[in-house]
Amino acid sequence: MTRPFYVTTPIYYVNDVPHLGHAYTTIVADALARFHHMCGDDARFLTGTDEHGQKIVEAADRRGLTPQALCDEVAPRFRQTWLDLGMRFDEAVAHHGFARDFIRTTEPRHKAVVQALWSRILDRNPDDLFLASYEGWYCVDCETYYPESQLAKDPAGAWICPTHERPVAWVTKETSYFFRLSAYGERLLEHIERHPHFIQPEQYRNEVVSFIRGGLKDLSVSRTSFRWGIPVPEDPRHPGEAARHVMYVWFDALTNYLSALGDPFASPAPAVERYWSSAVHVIGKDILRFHAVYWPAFLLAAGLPLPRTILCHGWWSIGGRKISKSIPATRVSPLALAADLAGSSSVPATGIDAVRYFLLRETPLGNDGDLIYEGLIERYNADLANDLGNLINRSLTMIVRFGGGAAGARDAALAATGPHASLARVAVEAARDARMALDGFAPSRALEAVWRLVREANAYIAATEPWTLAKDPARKGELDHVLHTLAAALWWTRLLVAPVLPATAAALDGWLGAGVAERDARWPSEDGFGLDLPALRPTAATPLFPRIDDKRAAALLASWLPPELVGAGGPPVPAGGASPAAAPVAEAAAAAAPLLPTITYDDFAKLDLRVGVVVSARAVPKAKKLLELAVDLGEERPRTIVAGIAEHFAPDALVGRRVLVVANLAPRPLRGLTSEGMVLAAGDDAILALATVDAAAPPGTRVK
Ligand code: ME8
Repeated sequence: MTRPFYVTTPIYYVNDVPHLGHAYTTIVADALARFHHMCGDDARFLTGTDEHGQKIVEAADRRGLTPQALCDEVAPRFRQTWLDLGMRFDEAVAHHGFARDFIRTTEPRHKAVVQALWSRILDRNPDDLFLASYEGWYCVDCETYYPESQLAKDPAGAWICPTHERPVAWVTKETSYFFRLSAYGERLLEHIERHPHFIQPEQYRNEVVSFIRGGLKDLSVSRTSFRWGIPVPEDPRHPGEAARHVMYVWFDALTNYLSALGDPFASPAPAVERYWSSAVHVIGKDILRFHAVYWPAFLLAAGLPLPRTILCHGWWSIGGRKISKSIPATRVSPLALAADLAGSSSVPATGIDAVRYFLLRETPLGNDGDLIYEGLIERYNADLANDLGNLINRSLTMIVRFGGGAAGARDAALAATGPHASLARVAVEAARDARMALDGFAPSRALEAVWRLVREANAYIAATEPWTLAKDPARKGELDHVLHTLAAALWWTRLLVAPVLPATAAALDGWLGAGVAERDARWPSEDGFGLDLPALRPTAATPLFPRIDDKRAAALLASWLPPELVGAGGPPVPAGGASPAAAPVAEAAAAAAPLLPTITYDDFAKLDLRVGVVVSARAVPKAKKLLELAVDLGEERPRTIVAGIAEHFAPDALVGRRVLVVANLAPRPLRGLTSEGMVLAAGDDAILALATVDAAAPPGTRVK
């Protein structure tokens, strides 16, 4: 019986369109599923969309849509993106050889299981779900309450969410159902202790352990302030009460991992029994607590087994700036980036492979990654165009030219000598190391190992010089062996790159004439190098990863506007408002913030707005967001103004700039300084542009 391997991605909120960050998680999960399938495991892949909750209600309101209409519009875009990235759903088994599912939390199959889970928790221990009231700071982006100890303050003194860096809202006392999370700390710690693979990599395990040791608070798990959620089942203890509540979106969302397998309480529950305990949840570090604390606690309360592993990765940023809805240049579309990279490739889908390769190779899983466009082009040229592309081209050209359409013939005696033996040794090590790395969730190490084979095979061509052998009929046997060994190296390369570079593997299949369907390709067995070649009918390759020369690199870099140029003195925005950050930027889901209540002119007149000129600017020690500005307002001495703009502007770029200042704001102590006013800027959590005047009005000029 094959081993099950069930891998999941987070289900993504439909208030955003898919960007490179979402693509990263999904590609990691996809590569793991492909790898396990190739190893003969019974793989299963799940992704989907998270469609309930306050955040979706607000996003729908902003667009003037019903929540359902918003979900129906955005969910297919996620599905289509994964399809465009090579992940089929409907015909998955026929194509990939293993099942892939896409779940939406508005589907009846999901809702029924969420309600069953709730009821089971209540049945097992009524104390675990109880009514109480709560008030506190809420971040709608996280869909979670925060104690003040976990919040930060912005320069204006407002509490902000540590993950989204946006103001949190005070939710006044509301009665809701609570889950008795506080009762599960010890059992969670025990599970983590006994299962070292439960939270990976190690750094995240430690983070969760200290969070639990800090004491768990009971968790509010229902809402009465809106209706867009799964109804709480009738509660015999409080007749009529449950009807007022919908479930907290995280209770609902986390359950997708089970509901996609069917009802865990049904008997029999074949898919649950088969796959559940092999589950690996791939997630970003922003949602670690929900997966490593809340979710296992709900499962324990329901008497269900826990998933095998929570695999947590870091955050991708672009040019040092976090991918954020409000900085359009960071919201790179994986598909547009792939199309740009593919350029004139004979196989456009290899642009997607290039993106997959970069994301998985560049940063060890678990660490944060920064996409620097110059680095992307460098890696593309070195690893894909040069190492891999050349190997494929040169080998196939020589096999076709010197082998007359056949893939040579192995000479067992020769195979044990010199460069032939060392290539075989490196190949075997590459297959073994890559397998171990992928088994241990380290795709970047796996790719490093595979590239040792690719480079060794290139060195083999240089060492054996097939073109010299071809000139000497007496060395025909040696030539045949070299061609056979090159075919063997290509075949293994095709197999070892397949989890990460599926389009490349498919192209190689075609050129080698291997006739092996994707679903049938298996990870090589380590003693098989040179012995496991299927019948081949090689043909010459066409360019797969065309080199990006300096001219094209310059054009790409210009179109991929680096985020540091957006706003702060960057190129002007062309008339019509289109951002100069063209491809590969996803269209922004531009959502204007709702207007504040109307004020009178007298209210406005209380503001004393002045033109100021920045005289000096410097970073505030130990406050990565803050700059200390000296701003000339035409007074005796410049004002000190502490502004939360350090992540958007280099201090030097500000000196000499005209800014607008709220000059009569009460002075505020901040980080040992006193801020004597506020600089105006346009933007949301991420400030894109400082407000200014369009002529050289002298410092101190009143703005009305
Ligand atoms: O949190 N770098 O959905 P979400 C790396 N619906 N990964 C990133 C990223 C970045 N810059 N940006 C996003 C939710 N991600 C919930 C999940 S699961 C039961 C419910 C990835 O749409 C990363 O995996 O906000 C992160 O955890 C996820 O997208 C958040 O997606």
